Amino acid sequence: MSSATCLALSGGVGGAKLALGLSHTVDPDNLLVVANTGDDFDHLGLRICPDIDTVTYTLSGLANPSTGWGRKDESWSFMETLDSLGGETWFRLGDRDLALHVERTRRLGAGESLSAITAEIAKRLGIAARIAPMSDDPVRTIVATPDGPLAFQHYFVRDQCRPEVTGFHFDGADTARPGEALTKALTGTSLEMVVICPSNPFISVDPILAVPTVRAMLADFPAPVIAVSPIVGGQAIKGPTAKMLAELGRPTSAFAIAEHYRDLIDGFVIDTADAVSADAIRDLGCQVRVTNTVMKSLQDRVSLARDVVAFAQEL
Ligand code: FO1
Repeated sequence: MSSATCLALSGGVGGAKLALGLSHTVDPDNLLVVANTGDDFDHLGLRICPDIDTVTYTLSGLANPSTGWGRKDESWSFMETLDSLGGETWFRLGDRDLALHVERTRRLGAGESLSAITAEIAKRLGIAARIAPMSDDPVRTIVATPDGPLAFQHYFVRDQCRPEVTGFHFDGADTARPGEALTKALTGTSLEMVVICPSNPFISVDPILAVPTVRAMLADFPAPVIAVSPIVGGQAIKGPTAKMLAELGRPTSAFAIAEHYRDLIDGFVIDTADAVSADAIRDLGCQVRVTNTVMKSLQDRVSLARDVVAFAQEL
C-alpha cells in the first residue's frame, strides 16, 4: 500500500472504478475522491446526487455490478407502487437506494452541508477513503441541443443520450464555491498527485473545472496532474463520450481527450490500443503512459491505479 497522498476527480461509473482501484493502492486515509455534482437534480421531492452515490456505493462494495450505479441486492416495490399511482418512474430508484436519497434530503433540509452528509454516509458505510462533492453549492449541467436545453438527467436517462449535443452549460458554476476538502487538498502541501479519472470530460470533469478557482488551483498545483483516457480505440468504455466528441466535431480519440485537458495535465494514461497516438500526445506537452486501461475486474482497477500512481511518482 503506497503512502502517496492522492486526490481523484471522479464522475460516472468509469471514474468510480478507478477510485476503487486507488483505494486499494494508496492508504485510504490519504485518498480524497471529489465527485462531480453537475448530475444532481431534485426529483420526486428528493435531492439525487448520482456521482457522489456511484463513488460511495462502489467504494463500499454496494454498487450494482452490472449498471455501476444504484445498489446491488435491490428491490423495486417503491418504483412498482409509484408506477401504479401514475408517478414518474423513468429514473429508477431502488428501495434501498431510496433510503439514502430520503435521508440526504432530510439532512439538507435541516441545514447540513452536502460535504458533511457525504462524509457521514461514507463513514456509516465503512469507507475509509474520503469522499467529497466538488462544491456544496448547486451546479447543474445543462445539455444544449438543436431543440433547446435539456436538464442533465433528462438528456442522460429520460432521453437515453439520444439528442445531439451542441454544448454544455453549468448552471450555478459562476457563483459556486469549491468544496472545502477540494480547496484544502489543492492548496495544502501534502498532496502528491491529482488523478482525473476516466470519466466523461464534458459532463463529469468539466463541471468540476467550471467551479471558480478550481482550474487555477490545478494549474498552480506543484505536483503531477494525471488524466486517464476514457476513450479506448476510438470508443468510450461506457456512456456517451465518443458520441459527444463526434457531435462536437472532434475526433473520437484519446488524442482528443488529451487536447481537452491540455495545459492542465502533466501526464496522460492511454490504453495499449492507442499506443500509436503516444507521440502526438507527447507533442501536446504531456508525458504519456501506455497500459491496459480497460477495467473489467477488481484486479484491473487495482493495476491501473498502481500504474497511475507509479507514473505520477516518476514525473
Ligand atoms: N442511470 C440510468 O441510465 N438510468 C437510471 O434509471 C438511473 C437511475 C439512477 C439512480 C440513482 C443514481 O445514483 C444513479 C442513477 N443513474 C441512472 C445514473 C445517473 O444517471 C448518473 O448521472 C450517470 O451515472 C452519469 O453520471
